[in-house]
Amino acid sequence: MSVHTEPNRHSSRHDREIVEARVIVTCPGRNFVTLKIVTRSGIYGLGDATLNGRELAVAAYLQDHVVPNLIGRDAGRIEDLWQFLYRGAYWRRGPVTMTAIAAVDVALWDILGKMAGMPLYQLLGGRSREGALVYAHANGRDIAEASDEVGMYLERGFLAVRAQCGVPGVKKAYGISTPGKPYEPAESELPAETVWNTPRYLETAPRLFEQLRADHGNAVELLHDVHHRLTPIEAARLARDLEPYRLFWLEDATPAEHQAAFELIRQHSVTPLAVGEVFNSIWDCKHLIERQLIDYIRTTIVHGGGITHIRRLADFAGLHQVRTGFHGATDLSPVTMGAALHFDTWVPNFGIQEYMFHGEEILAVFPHDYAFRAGRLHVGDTPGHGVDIDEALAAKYPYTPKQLPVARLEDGGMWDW
Ligand code: KDG
Ligand code: MG
Repeated sequence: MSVHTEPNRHSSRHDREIVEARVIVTCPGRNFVTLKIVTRSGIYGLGDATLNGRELAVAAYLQDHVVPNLIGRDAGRIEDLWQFLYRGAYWRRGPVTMTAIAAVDVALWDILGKMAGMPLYQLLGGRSREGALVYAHANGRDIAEASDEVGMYLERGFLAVRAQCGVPGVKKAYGISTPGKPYEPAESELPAETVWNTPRYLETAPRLFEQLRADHGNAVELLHDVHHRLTPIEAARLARDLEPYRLFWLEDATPAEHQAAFELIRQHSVTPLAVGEVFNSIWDCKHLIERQLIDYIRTTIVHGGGITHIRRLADFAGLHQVRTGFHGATDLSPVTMGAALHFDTWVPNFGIQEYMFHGEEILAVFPHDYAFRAGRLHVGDTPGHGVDIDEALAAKYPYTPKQLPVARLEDGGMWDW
């Protein structure tokens, strides 16, 4: 990738003054919102501000309420700006606010790295590992197809794979791609309505993992996402039924607004649990972590207030032997992937990183220096987080409204998607 700035080791308050902040919305196959903060020195930083299906809410929050507060401020005062945007809004937390704060925070860390001439992982405290273990997504309309996909990822060098398969009697189960296309849930302008069947799913999921172990042995790490579909007692039953197949984790087994609900799952099973891609703050998982009700925390940089807040969350998790397992679906832009990988390279209590690949058009809009080798993603040594944006190319892809699906039960009642 082209390095767009010369490191400036002697930046002054004058050099660091924020002179411009632009919100860039682009849709190279899917929508992304990016914040670009420019300093008087010409050095700029990028932060991802994408909230799937609610992109323009964050863009407006940034444009109308955050950008006017940035101009003239010192880009080096990362902590103070974080506190200003969090406490100063009066209305704390929530996905829109915390995604907007994250975009500013990541852009400022990017600027700091460029000014110091250092990659982000170095600013955080340096390398703890050579590369970040990642998991890919295998899915299939049935068990056999999902197993073939797992095999394909193993051939490509993956050491960990998430597996989802179709559920008999369920027309569009979570995680299953339209044939010939990579999986992308936000497919239509208004939410697609899907119908869910818990008993059929509870029969199918253990059979999937029984087959995967039979076909691929025990060396591969296997993961599964329930995507909030079960009640706590149903989740406990599934976690128990999956024990023989030794999952790396079972994700979002039940909605976690009520954190104590996970106590029931823990009472019945030793299957490791992951949760938190929809969380925005340490307060969303305080009980889950303190009571050791989970093993992996999935809240990542873009939806959790940026590096400044996620670093606190990860330290708190580390005290309770909970490891990180950052969300990394395609709706998180390469800017988040770059920042997350630097974090993963440093964080002592790293577990795993989700890696759902972006298409070629997206990668062309966001030149980056991370690369996959032998089951792990490796960051480069470009100063900052190592991800840029080609604004001219981004401008060729106008925003296209797309929302996530919803789920109903067979009687028409709303369920969790
Ligand atoms: O925007 C929602 C997606 O990121 C989510 O459905 C993907 O659950 C997901 C995962 O684990 O990647
Ligand atoms: Mg998930």
